[in-house]
Amino acid sequence: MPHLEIEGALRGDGLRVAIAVARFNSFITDRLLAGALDGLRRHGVADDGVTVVRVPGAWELPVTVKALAESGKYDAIIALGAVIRGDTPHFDYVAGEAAKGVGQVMVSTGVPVAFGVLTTNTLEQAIDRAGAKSGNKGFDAAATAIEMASVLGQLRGK
Ligand code: INI
Repeated sequence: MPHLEIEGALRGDGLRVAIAVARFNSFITDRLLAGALDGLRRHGVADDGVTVVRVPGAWELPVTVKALAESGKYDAIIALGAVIRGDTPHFDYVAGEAAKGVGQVMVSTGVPVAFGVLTTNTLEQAIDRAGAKSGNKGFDAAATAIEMASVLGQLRGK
């Protein structure tokens, strides 16, 4: 007997996706949002299947993602933000809580949440990951959201 193998399809038609995006460092997060919207559209997600929620900063992402997940309206969620170390002692708290909180929401609700929050030492590193040298992590997060909606849908027999 061949083994059973399950993998996600990168087909977004019919999916409902929410994007929670932080306004802090909007120079970067606007580009992550553009990348995510491009990624969703190019994988077949309809424009009217997408909801964008803007919040002040990455700190506010977990509670927002939780509300979106618990609404039952979305097949997948994308969290976008940019936490840049610079000189701020805030960095470790904000970056740590965003990652931990968003991860907890995904596990506790079962709704896939793609983590498109950049945590970098410098603005240049963030720019590289928001549409320059290292691609666009918003686009990557969109593909991950679609893939995981497909994987979990299959595991749940849908
Ligand atoms: N929020 C970010 O999204 N990125 C950061 O780099 C950042 N820094 O460095 O402070 C940041 N802080 C704001 C935070 O997310 C909250 O919005 C704020 O503390 C109000 O709750």
